[in-house]
Amino acid sequence: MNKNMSIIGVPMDLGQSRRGVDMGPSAIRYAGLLEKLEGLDYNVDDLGDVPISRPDSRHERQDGDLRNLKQVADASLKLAEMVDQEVSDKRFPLVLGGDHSIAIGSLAGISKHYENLGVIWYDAHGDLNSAETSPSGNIHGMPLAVSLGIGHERLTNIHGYSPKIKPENIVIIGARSLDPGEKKLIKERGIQVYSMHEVDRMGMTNVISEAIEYLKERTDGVHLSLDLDGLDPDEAPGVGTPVIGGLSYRESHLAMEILQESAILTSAEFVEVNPILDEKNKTATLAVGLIGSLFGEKLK
Ligand code: 6HN
Ligand code: MN
Ligand code: MN
Ligand code: MN
Repeated sequence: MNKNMSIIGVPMDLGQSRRGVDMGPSAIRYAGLLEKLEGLDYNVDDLGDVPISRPDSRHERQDGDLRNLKQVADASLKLAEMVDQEVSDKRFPLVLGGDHSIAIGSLAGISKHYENLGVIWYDAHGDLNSAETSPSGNIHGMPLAVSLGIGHERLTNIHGYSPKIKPENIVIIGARSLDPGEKKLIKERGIQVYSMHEVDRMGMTNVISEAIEYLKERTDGVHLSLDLDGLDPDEAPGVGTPVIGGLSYRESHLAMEILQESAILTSAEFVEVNPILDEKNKTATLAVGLIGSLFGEKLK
């Protein structure tokens, strides 16, 4: 894996309705991220945080309206430009959230550099909604759809092109809360989903190995977008939309370790850490542990 890494924080909470997830990047840094990566011999450049503009007042949803659309779009473009620069400079971008709407900007910046960018979406949710299908109006439930070119043009066209990814280059792992419109899209577009059912039946070793083989054949780069709510709320209590019955601590470390061995990843992001909802920074500490496994920390 690329030993030159750039960290970019995105203190964004405007893609959803619970305060505190904007403090995620600080909590992850505080939990020892830099020390962990430097201990694994990475040359780490922490670029700090993307500036986020504040809305005048908390924006309430109106008919078909997306909450904080302008602010999310502005931040996404800034993030896209930063990530784009790091990929151009041959550095591995590691993006810290912030709510999952930040994936719109990450993918916009990264995908320019690949013909067929693969995406592993590790999440309890599909994040495949649009204004028409969303139960909440929250943009953090939409980034994967936006990246497929589905949704508000201000979001789909970020960084001047659309779509960012192809449906056949996506693998979702850990899903257990999909809205009706998301299920329909998954069927129509043939998106690969390993829901909790498949994880239970096949085991994580088979799930992640199959996902890696599938992506290896068809992609020229792979982005990992890991939403901490993919894990069980017992392991990751500090998230805004917890869903019972999630991936375990060991399953998740195993997935990271096998991804490390495969060396297919070209970028990654860890999102939805909310220290206000957390228990003694447990979720941020978990994120740093998973990042350690992803980047080569061994048990022996
Ligand atoms: N996340 N499907 C729900 C919605 O409002 O669209 C929940 C989305 C959660 C998004 O956790 O990144
Ligand atoms: Mn460029
Ligand atoms: Mn998500
Ligand atoms: Mn989620």
